[in-house]
Amino acid sequence: MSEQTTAKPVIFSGIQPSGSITLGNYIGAIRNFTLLEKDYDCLFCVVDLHALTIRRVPADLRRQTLELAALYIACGLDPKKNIIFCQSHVPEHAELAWILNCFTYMGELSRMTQFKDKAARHQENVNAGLFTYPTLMAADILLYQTDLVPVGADQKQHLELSRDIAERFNSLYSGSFVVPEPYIPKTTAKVLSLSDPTRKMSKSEAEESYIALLDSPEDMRRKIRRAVTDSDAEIRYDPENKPGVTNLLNILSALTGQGVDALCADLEGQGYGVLKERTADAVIEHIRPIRAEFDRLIQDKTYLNETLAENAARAQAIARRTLRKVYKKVGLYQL
Ligand code: ATP
Ligand code: LTN
Repeated sequence: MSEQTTAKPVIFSGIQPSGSITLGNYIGAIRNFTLLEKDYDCLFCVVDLHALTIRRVPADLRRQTLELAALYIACGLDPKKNIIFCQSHVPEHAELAWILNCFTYMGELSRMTQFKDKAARHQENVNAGLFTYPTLMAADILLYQTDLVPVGADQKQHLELSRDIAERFNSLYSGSFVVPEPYIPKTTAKVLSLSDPTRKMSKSEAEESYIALLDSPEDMRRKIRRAVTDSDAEIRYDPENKPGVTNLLNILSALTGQGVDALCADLEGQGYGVLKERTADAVIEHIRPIRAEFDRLIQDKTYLNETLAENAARAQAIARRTLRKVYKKVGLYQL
């Protein structure tokens, strides 16, 4: 990415190191990122400050932060072509978030469904960070004059708020921010929970409900064998009535590139056991090289640290420019 002479549109996306990265994160997010690096200037961030909104064991957060950075690279994202970095290594994120907090209304933040959900699930810890999570996300995006933000449907509301904040700020102080658009890649798939296929697969849910990219092949196979399906035995694509079977077909299709119709024709007359074995084989084979690369990278902490430091410096050079402009526009006295 050539920070000085960039002409390509800018993409920013982030994933929280809030657990072990799942097959859902991979199919729905990371894998699509690898298709973007040619046509866009991309920043992929490990949003560790966001992960603090839920109580974490410090050692787990530290480990999962480095693991997520290594996984981005192991999944094929080149840290020379993209900027892969940790949010807390670029303090401008927290600095701009403060400013944006002063331009965001309590009412807007109260309407965020993620806040309402998480506040209900963590009643013992409804902290102010959970409430202002979306302004930090807006800061992440606006600092880099981002054009497009690849997100899943669950993040659309947050992105709408980022746009509203950017427009409000621009109307007071013109030309401050590019107003970002959501970007839903064509291949977006929503991978569902293995134990409750009416919900999305999520890394902060029970372990049996998701496949982690770092699960052993045996664990992957065991979890897929136990995946909830239904009581008739027909392999048919039917999201309404057969969400479990449909989910397995979607996973198999996403990883093999075969359409679901072809898969259904192929598996006609077979039992769910065969579908599950085929899905397990596909997942294990697809993840195997990523896992091997991850295992190699995670041993090489020197390389990872150097890469993260270099990439944070590249990100900071861009972030600093925006923050200086904003400080000046709002009237902070600059030396
Ligand atoms: P958490 O459980 O901590 O809320 P999560 O597993 O839902 O986390 P995020 O860190 O919120 O994951 O999301 C990272 C990216 O992965 C987002 O772009 C999101 O849309 C995508 N993603 C998450 N879960 C899925 C899923 N089940 N299917 C497809 N995409 C997903
Ligand atoms: N809120 C997002 C993670 C996230 C993000 C971002 C995504 C934080 N900052 C900026 C896109 C752009 C999530 O929970 N998936």
